[in-house]
Amino acid sequence: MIFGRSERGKPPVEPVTLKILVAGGFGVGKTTCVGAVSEIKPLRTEEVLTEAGRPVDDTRGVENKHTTTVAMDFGRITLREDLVLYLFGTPGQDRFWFLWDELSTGALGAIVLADTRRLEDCFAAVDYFERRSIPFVIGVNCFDDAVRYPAEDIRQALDLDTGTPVVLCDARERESVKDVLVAVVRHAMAYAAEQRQSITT
Ligand SMILES: Nc1nc2c(ncn2[C@@H]2O[C@H](COP(=O)(O)OP(=O)(O)O)[C@@H](O)[C@H]2O)c(=O)[nH]1
Ligand SMILES: [Mg+2]
Repeated sequence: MIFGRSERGKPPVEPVTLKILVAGGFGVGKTTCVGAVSEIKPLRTEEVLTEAGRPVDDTRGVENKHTTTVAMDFGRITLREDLVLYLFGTPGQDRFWFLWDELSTGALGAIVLADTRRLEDCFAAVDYFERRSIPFVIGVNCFDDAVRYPAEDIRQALDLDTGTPVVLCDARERESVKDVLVAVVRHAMAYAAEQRQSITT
């Protein structure tokens, strides 16, 4: 026995591990989404919103929110026996942008969560991933009191490439978030295949 592995019989499956980022504006549901799918207790770094942060933290529409993620959310989900995703929720506020470059290193793709009541809050994240050619999907977190728009309208409003998937979801529901994750993995795989194609031809 070396490192607990049996020397006879089937070797254990070494899962492929992929890193996925979860981005989007403040209060859009990033922490909720990582928590909904994670098999491990999500590591959160929440901080009580301070009086000092009030002029810079835009809490309009999220007045009930008293904590904010300062560093990141971290979670894990096994999509298949041989495919494990590590999720990293990016910090929501502009003043934590400097952490993004570190987080995005080696990422397969990203979910940009959007709230149709404050769609402009996700512009920065969309811009960030487009500039760095990191494949992403838009997860429209359908809050109960938000108007439902067709995915195509949201694509137009965000001026997305036709290939960028827009998936409606509920960040509180495990199965719903899983669908978004599957969409990111598929989209990133297709993107990687396309890149290989353009190199060899
Ligand atoms: N109604 C509803 N509330 C949600 C949903 N997702 C998140 N919330 C709530 O919205 C607030 C902000 O979510 P949070 O995950 O902390 O946002 P973050 O700043 O992006 O991490 C929390 O109070 C959540 O419980 C959703 O899909 N529907
Ligand atoms: Mg959060």
